[in-house]
Amino acid sequence: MAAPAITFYDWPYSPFCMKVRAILDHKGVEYRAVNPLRHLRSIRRRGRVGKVPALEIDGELIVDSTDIAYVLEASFPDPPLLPRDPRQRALCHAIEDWADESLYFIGLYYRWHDLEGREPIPRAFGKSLTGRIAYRFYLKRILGQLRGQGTSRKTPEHVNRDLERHLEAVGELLTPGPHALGDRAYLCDFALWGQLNYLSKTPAGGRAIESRSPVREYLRRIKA
Ligand SMILES: N[C@@H](CCC(=O)N[C@@H](CS)C(=O)NCC(=O)O)C(=O)O
Repeated sequence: MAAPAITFYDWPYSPFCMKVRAILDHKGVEYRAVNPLRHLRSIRRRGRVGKVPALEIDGELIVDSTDIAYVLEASFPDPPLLPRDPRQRALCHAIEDWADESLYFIGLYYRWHDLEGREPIPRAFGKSLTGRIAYRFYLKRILGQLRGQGTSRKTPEHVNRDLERHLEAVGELLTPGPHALGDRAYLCDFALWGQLNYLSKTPAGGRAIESRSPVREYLRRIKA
């Protein structure tokens, strides 16, 4: 049977796209990567959520990194993304969701709210009219999300305490390692990878991760 045709709407800077990209590579799936900036309207119309990542498999558009992971797992089961044991599976889900829904806002804060983090963002969007409009649009939207969710209403010291507690927890999750649930990399590891890799590229997050060797080494391992 022919392999399904896969188009990945991949914004290289998104932690959720990093997660999906790592899963595709881990499973050895071939795909065509497309910059989503020019397709935002159609991604919103077809996927309704209007966020990236989005993945088209044989003409069907799947949105949300978790749904994408489950669809890929069904089509390409080897190597598996989910543990067989039900308790391990539950833990995998809890860690994945914590990375996606909690750790994400710490990275977002240090990239978009923190002025040192925000400084290089316009370059990522480029100088074209579309790029400049998209930057202004997302800056407003993301600062609004950070306020609504609550992270940017905290003092910088408070967010820093959150960051340190999160990294401490990741370090403990990786003990004894080498992955969060033991020998194999599962979906939770790819979620952690996306968020930690994103965070590590922010000035403050990079410094915090650099000083924690288990987290630093884990990122190097998954990247390899
Ligand atoms: N839960 C979603 C989150 C995706 C997400 O928040 N993507 C961001 C980029 S990192 C986005 O598209 N934001 C644009 C928006 O909120 O309109 C997933 O797992 O895919």
